[in-house]
Amino acid sequence: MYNELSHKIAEARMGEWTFVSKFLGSLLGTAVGDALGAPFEGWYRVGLEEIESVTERRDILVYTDDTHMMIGVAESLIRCKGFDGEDMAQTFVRNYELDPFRGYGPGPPRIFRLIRSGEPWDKAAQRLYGGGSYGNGSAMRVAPIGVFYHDSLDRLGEVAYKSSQITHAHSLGQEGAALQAYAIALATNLEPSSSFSRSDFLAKLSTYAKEDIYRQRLSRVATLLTEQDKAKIVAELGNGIEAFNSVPTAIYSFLLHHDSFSKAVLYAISLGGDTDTIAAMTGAISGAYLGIESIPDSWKGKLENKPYIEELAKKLWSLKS
Ligand code: R7I
Ligand code: MG
Ligand code: MG
Repeated sequence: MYNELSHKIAEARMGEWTFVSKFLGSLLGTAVGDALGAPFEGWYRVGLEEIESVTERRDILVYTDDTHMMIGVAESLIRCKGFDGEDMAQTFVRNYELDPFRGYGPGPPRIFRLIRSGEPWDKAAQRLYGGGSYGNGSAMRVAPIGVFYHDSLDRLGEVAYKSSQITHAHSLGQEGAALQAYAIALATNLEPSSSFSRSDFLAKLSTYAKEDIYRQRLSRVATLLTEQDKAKIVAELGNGIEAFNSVPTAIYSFLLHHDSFSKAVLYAISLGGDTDTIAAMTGAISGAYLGIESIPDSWKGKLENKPYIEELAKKLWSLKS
């Protein structure tokens, strides 16, 4: 389990600017990963030169539902000074209705209509897929919860599960969101200049995981860190739209390149499949670890809606101090 004392020591060593940088890094990291990965969603594999040339040719890096929903999570946490399920659900519905063309998965719009027609926020999602979705839609948006509750890990788990319940009620969807939030919180709590232990990071996540499929996939991550064959990585960890086929892959991409935001995110996209989402989740963890300075200016500078996402990250941090 996470050690409170080591957190206090890390906190004492890190100045306030570092935490602000990490909040900014995780939220903008989500958006940059999402926007960079979006043109390649559904591809088999993607060459690094292809990603770079497509990115260079774009004037604006436009994000998708992953970031659109992450913005809703942050807005609601800020408005309510913490988690409020009803408010977060209504925020998702409002944001979706204002801007529905963001590439949402099939489930959430159906749930938003149910909530609009009076279904309770914590019941509507159970009506889909015979008991709830295990898509990655609640993990992809979880960065604000990961950074906001970095210092209160029991509450972090509880909130991640409840926030997932709004749209993804299946236990595998909920656990995907909780694991991703936990990875972000661990990354937020680590000083980037100190020596990073992949095995400690993985051991904490493995202890945290309850469902067999996550435990089994996380147990493969350490061995796969020396594997060059991307087909093998995808075969063992997945690159799909399901939470269990993408959250472990994002954790893997971060760990493989824990010292470089750009390498981690480009690697995540290169695996193909659900590229925007796996890159968004990789960017959220990497940005939380390395901070905003680690995201290349050439990417940040072209990101759609950057000032607003920055404002949300700063407001979230100011609620902590
Ligand atoms: O999870 P969700 O919001 O989709 C997110 C994805 C990301 O890649 C975004 O970038 C965007 O492109 O969409 O949407 P859901 O509809 O909840 O789940 C996504 C898919 O997971 C569904 O369309 C199903 O194919 C699959 N799925 C399930 N299949 C069978 N049984 C989710 N839950 C189930 C299930 O219980
Ligand atoms: Mg998307
Ligand atoms: Mg996606």
